[in-house]
Amino acid sequence: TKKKIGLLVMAYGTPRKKEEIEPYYTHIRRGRKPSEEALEELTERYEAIGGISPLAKITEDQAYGLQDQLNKDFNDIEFKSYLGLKHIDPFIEDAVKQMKEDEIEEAVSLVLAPHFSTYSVKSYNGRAQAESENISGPTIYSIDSWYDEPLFINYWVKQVKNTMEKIEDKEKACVIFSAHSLPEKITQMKDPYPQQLQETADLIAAEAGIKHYTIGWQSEGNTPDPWLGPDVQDLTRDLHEKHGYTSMVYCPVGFVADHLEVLYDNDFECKAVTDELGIDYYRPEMPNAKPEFLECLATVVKKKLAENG
Ligand code: FEC
Repeated sequence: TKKKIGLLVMAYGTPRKKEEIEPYYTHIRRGRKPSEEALEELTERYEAIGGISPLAKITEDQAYGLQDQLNKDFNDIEFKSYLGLKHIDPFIEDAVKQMKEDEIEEAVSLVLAPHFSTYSVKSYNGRAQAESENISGPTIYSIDSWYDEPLFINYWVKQVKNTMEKIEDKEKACVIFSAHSLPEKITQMKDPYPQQLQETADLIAAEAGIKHYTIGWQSEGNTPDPWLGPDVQDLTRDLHEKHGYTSMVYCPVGFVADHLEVLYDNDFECKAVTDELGIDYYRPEMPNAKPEFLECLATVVKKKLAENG
């Protein structure tokens, strides 16, 4: 019989229907219910992107597409994906329990976010490991980051090049590579997150031959503490003012799917700024469950397996 390996595919999660917005938001806020006003504001953002986020379906397609890709690549192993979400069911802990029930002894965990941060990837992998210890579950080999995986870089190189072809005055075009902002205090903790985003940007720009580019942060939370900046909207104004760029290309490389933070924060909020400045807005396509991205994820998992014999 074939050896069985679990794939614990972890992602942020999203409400699947309107009634789930409140419990989801409460979970993000670590159990504190949002005010009526805040809830209304979030609901309106979901309405602006069509009522609900396409993220739930995309995450599933990524998880099961990865499983199918690996099963095609290996004859002697059977891979089985388990979806574990951060802020809605099935939670990370549910997935670990299910693996144990299915008698999975070894698993690889992968977060559907390329860059490592104590606030993001570390908390996903920490929850998975803690649950497994609690229930004497499977041994989990956790992937910390994959922002420099050549197939990931290639994906964006191709996207950026395609986009640049549509721009006539390339001298006046600037690419903004962005990720989700995090509280600024991560820099005191020597968190590698900002450096990893910079490296992603440098690698993509070098290969795609991009002259003008920079990194920025987006989607910062609604809390009193300072967040990593510059925010992509402020950055858009500054870059236009200082350099007179007439085309802005937004590459939210810290995310891997079409969801609220891209469809609203980029396509609506950044677009509003470029409209106001009278300049052109471009946002290349997200990886979603495109075959070349599933191949990228499969390669990342294979490398982890090779490390662990
Ligand atoms: O439903 C969707 O389509 C969008 C889902 C979604 C993704 C996502 C990714 C990341 N977040 C990260 C950190 C934070 C921190 C806070 C925070 C708040 C929110 C809220 C919503 C939300 N996030 Fe999120 N995030 C998504 C959705 N996020 C909704 C609450 C309303 C708001 O503040 O806008 C602040 C928490 C607090 O209040 O204390 C911090 C990070 C990522 C990227 C990595 C990952 O995917 O895990 C980091 C997708």
